[in-house]
Amino acid sequence: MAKAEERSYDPASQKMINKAQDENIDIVWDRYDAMQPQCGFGELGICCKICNMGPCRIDPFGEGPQTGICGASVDTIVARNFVRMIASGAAAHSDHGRDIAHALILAASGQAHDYHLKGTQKLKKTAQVYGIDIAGKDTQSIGQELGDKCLSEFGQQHGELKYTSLAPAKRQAIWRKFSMMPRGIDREIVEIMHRTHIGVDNDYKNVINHGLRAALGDGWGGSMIATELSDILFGAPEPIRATVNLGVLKENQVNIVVHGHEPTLSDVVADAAKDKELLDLAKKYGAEGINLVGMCCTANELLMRHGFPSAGNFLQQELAILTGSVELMMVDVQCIMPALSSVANCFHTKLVTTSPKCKFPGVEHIEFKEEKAFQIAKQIIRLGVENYKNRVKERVDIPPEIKGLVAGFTTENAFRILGGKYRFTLRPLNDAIISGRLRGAAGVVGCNNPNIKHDWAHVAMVKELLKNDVLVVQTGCSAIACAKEGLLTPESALEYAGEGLREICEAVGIPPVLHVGSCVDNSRILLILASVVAEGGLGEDISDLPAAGAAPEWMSEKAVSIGSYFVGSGVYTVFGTPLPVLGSKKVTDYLTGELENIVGGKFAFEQDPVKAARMMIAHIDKKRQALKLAPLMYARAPEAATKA
Ligand code: SF4
Ligand code: MSK
Repeated sequence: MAKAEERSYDPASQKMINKAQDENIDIVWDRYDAMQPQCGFGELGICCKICNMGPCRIDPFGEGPQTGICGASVDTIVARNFVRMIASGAAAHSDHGRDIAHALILAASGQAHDYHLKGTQKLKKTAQVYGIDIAGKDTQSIGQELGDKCLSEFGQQHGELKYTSLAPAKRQAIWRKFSMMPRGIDREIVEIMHRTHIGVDNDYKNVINHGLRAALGDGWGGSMIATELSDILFGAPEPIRATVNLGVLKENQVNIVVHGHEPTLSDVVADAAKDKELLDLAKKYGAEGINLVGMCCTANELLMRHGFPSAGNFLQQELAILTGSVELMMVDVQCIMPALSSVANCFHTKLVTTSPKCKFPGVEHIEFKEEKAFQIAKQIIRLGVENYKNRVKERVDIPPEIKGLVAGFTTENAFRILGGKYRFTLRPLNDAIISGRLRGAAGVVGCNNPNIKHDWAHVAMVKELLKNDVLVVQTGCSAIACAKEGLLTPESALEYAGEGLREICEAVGIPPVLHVGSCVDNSRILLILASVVAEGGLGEDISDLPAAGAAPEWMSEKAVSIGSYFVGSGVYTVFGTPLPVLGSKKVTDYLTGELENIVGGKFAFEQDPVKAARMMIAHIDKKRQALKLAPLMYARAPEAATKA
């Protein structure tokens, strides 16, 4: 059995992994080990069960069948499987966006009294993007009109998604030229399913190009709507200090963990946890208070807007329960392991599902409704408070690890922070890159995966980038991983940043790693890139920028959609473990090579995070050269920079 130190880089997680072993409780790493060896056909993407003539599988050694029963080539099969991952990822993100648009409409029309449109500035800005005449209209009616317009983009059949108009003109022209401009969010996802049905599209390039179109409909559509409308509904984040890791759980308080993705319920739960009646009840049961903490991307939503602590990232969801200190874990959608119910059964922890889209057999379901949000939030917290009496004190084991961080960065506040109160601009950022003080920027995002040591790849990659004067922007579980290492504090620049990056962090007072939110908030990175282009001096398109992206520990289909919309937006994007496409040389070559000639971005696969960081740095340097930028002020060639 692998040692805890081999499974996770994080000491708090190691302690809980050991506890699971001691108590004979199966957790994700045990299930991963039991699954070995994993299916090679699946890994290569060469099995197909799209129709009932199959399942079919291609013999990777060239001795057995080389086509499916219908005659589909390995390239078709691999491409179809790949874009179906995009369809699912884009659907998940975009459905999240749809729910937020729906919540905005309910709030603006007075049907959901517990929500108020807090981000009025962004409301006006977004109304402009959607061509809404705001003259003489109040906040509520603008919000309602905007919500309706956004919602209509899901089923839109023709035209272009409004947010794509914020991409550089050159980028929009590329999308139009190659039929990649998303017409409607749902439409492109449905079309993936149609094209990949038996006997439809079997030109792998055509299949993949449409996959990118659907992914762009996610990044510049569904996800962007989720992010921007959340800012309108719940308020735009501002830099905020918080804490992270299992040590945020409290020994003498009722611990409530909110886990999943959507902020609609968790935002109200944040208020309900301060309710006097519930606090009094907690005291009655002998607890000193109610401690609300987040997990995964719900954590990021609460962290960004309220500074609530994050108990950890994807691979820590079972570990939080293993502390024996969690009274209640409420979940909404996405990245919630089905195993949670069996781990919760080993402790007093109550698991509560809240979304009609995500139920667990035998688990209490309290359905969330925007119209009664606060009431439902209180009902759920009350269950947690009442469960405090069932806590077995002898089984409580909270690791002491806890770190401070600064989160809450957005496209908008980046302008203000960098430009100052009187100069709302990204100019200092562009100038720093142009002058060579800063080498470039990188987005490091994505999940955890037991196929690589938990958190290690995120941390190792980000440290390598910082050392080489690359400013890092993060979201999702990746941000939490680096926060646990202390990289999301301004002070960390002194220890980890190269000289140029350190000077900038010191001058502006920002961390060298900027946390911009949850998975859907990767759309913030798209808008930051578009804004940097618009600021001038660094080319005419996102693909001209000295920038790169990575998902070193990815696991979800959402990560595939995110990677694809970054590539489709012109970004060189490195995945840790490869996409399941290696079974087709042509598809692999297309995604990691030829695609660059079309969209300016491409995928690369590299499991060694330091090597991957150096590939990103080599790409950044290549772009600097193409732009004829000044030599780096504090030139440091990453040892044996790998060719991008
Ligand atoms: Fe086999 Fe073709 Fe059916 Fe896929 S679509 S299962 S390759 S026959
Ligand atoms: S939660 S998609 S494990 S980042 Fe957004 Fe984390 Fe990946 Fe889920």
